[in-house]
Amino acid sequence: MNEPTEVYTNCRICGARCGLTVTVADNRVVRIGPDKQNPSSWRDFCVKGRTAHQLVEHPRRITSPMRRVGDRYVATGYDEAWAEIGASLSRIIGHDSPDSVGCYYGNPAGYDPGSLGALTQFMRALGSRSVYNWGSVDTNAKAVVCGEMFGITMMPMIPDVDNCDCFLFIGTNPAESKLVWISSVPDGWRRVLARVDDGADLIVVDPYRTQTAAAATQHVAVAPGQDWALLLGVIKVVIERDLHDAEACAAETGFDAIKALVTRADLADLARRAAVEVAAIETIAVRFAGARSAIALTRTGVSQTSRGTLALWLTEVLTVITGNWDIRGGRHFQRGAIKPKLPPYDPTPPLSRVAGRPAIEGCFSIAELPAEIRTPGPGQLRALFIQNGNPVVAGPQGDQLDAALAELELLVAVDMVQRESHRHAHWLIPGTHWLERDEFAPFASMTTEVPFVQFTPRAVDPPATVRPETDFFQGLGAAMGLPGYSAGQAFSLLDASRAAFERAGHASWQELLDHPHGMVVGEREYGNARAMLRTPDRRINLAPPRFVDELRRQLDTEPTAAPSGLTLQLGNRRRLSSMNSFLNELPGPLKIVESNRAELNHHDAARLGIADGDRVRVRSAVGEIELTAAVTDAPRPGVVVVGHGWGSRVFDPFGTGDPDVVGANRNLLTAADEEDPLSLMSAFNETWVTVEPLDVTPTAR
Ligand SMILES: Nc1nc2c(c(=O)[nH]1)N[C@H]1C(S)=C(S)[C@@H](COP(=O)(O)OP(=O)(O)OC[C@H]3O[C@@H](n4cnc5c(=O)[nH]c(N)nc54)[C@H](O)[C@@H]3O)O[C@H]1N2
Ligand SMILES: Nc1nc2c(c(=O)[nH]1)N[C@H]1C(S)=C(S)[C@@H](COP(=O)(O)OP(=O)(O)OC[C@H]3O[C@@H](n4cnc5c(=O)[nH]c(N)nc54)[C@H](O)[C@@H]3O)O[C@H]1N2
Ligand code: SF4
Ligand SMILES: [Mo]
Repeated sequence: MNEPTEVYTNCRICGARCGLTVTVADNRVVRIGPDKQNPSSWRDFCVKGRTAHQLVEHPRRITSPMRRVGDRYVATGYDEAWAEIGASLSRIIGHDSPDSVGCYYGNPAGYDPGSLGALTQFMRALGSRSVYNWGSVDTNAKAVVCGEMFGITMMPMIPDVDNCDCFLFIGTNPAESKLVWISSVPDGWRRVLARVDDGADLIVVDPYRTQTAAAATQHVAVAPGQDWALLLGVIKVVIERDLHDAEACAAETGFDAIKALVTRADLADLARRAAVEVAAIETIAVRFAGARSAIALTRTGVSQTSRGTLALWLTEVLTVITGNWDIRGGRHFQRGAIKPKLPPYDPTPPLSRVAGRPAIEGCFSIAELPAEIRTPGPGQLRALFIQNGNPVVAGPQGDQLDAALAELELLVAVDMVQRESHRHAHWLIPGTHWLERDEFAPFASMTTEVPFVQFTPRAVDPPATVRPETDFFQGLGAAMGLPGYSAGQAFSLLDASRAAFERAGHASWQELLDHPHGMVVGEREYGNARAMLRTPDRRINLAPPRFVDELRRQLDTEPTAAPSGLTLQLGNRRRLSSMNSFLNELPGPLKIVESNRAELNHHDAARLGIADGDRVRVRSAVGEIELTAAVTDAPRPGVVVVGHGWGSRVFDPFGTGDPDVVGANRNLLTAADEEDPLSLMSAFNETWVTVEPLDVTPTAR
């Protein structure tokens, strides 16, 4: 064995981007530890980073392009893949239009700027608008709220935790998922706890008593999907008790409309809808508005509900009217290492072919894929690329999508292993891992607390038969003779990013390389957010008409009653050691397999005749799964919590081995049309279900 060497990089599994020291010998990772010299982030370092190389060394890793022949796969070279995939695509487009070729890209694409850029450039060159991504299960509500209020969909407002006196966390569990999601604060959770030790308030709104809630000064176990009512109540108390910042309100547009809304709403009615005490709402209002500085943070727990957009909007309204927008100790904006040029919000985006629904940030919703594949007519989706993603498991009612994918003329999976969504793939194209890529992503620095940049060299080389995703699309574009592609002439994102960084003038490229642990090239900024606004009057729009109308409609509507026989709502949670659907089968994270359980409150368990450890069936109107029950007092009564991302098979493309599978996929229980009409996001957290001991025959539906 050669002498081990150390490579300094950062982890790209989640937005914490922890600095890593990777010890390598003979092109193999020997050990991964935190890089304690990283000036921005390493303290969040967790088991996922420590075992990151297990995906690189996955026993079922795809190590060359593979073509489906019958029910087997045969390894081929890239030339064959380019020629055959290119010919199929040309034929499909020739019979119809470029829109008949689509793509879905998943969350890890956000950490792989080269391959995401290569895919989107390829789709543009084809002339196809059929682009799908994680937005409808993750970020759409945020994009719509920022678009309507700020005139720009990408507006990370970063929590300034060290200077904050009151935290209001709604639908987020940073103790396990970290303080990430478009904006990230390295080591944020521990720093929040330090503030709480110093007397800051931590108010957590969550139907589940998470680790975050357990550390709270006030935990409010809201009813699923009713955060909007709670938040409107808080705003009502703030305004009616004159606790708002009059100057901050007057600086923006629409405060009168907000006042009219709160006048119309009744506090007791809002509390009833949220299933919380009026006093709890009043306390939140008084503490939040009374604090010297306060942070309100709303995340996926809320965005994945049918009124999530309303709740995200009201969170921003609360922030602005209490004078906490873009201040020290509130949520602030920083421009990153490279001043971003972000496109303004498009109020008239392209509409989807079948349902006629808008694209959000250029992408259509996962829930629309089955109909787009199955409905005949011009533009019918006949070919699909799935890159860095697992939409059958990430999206609602995956069995419908799975059946539709089987009907495609061409399905190309670009991934490291063949998972559930790639089951019907005609081609498997190998992906590369960030441990195998030279990368520099200065644009991402805009989403972190301080502008941190690092050139991250590859720690190991990919297998000799694996080429980067960028090469794959370059070769495919060239084989098809697409505009902008010619053999051997690849666009290099690394070169372009390097040039943009040098133009920004913080440091030379050589200086960057001389800082292998990375550099922080600027301070925390306050007061620069306003310059980003792209609303017509360059003010924040506190009351976008679409939101106001929908809120009025909600106030006039009674909450939907439970369908007969389904008395529980299905919650969701993340665990520190898992990452969506893609690490669960690996030996490192596997140690906590027990996390894929149906967690019930003991009142519900007693009512349903279920004991801790029983095998149970969780059943909704559209599906059922089997799990082991865990009976605790963490979920509020009426909520059963099952984590997402489980039950995704990993196939054996080389032989006939059985697929590996861990746990069950709770998203099979959420119907494709359960969604938020404003953001088109799946309302995973409100699905009505029942839980039955397994020895009971299911009643007719
Ligand atoms: N009920 C419920 N559902 C949810 C959520 C929830 O909270 N509740 N969360 C939603 C959210 S926030 C998200 S982001 C989505 C995630 O949805 P997706 O991004 O579609 O799914 P992942 O499970 O992240 O799958 C990522 C895929 O990328 C592959 N991959 C990983 N690294 C690389 C790489 O470097 N190169 C290549 N080529 N491939 C790679 C993995 O093997 C895996 O197949 O799930 C959503 N679904
Ligand atoms: N360990 C780990 N870390 C991750 C990920 C992971 O899979 N594993 N995924 C990463 C990704 S892609 C993302 S997008 C982020 C997401 O980060 P977060 O948004 O913080 O995600 P969760 O930790 O799932 O927290 C969501 C919380 O919302 C609660 N909740 C459910 N329904 C409701 C509701 O109706 N109202 C309210 N108020 N709360 C509700 C749930 O009980 C849960 O505690 O995490 C990232 N970090
Ligand atoms: S997965 Fe763990 S080690 Fe990797 S960036 Fe996130 S918190 Fe850090
Ligand atoms: Mo996500």
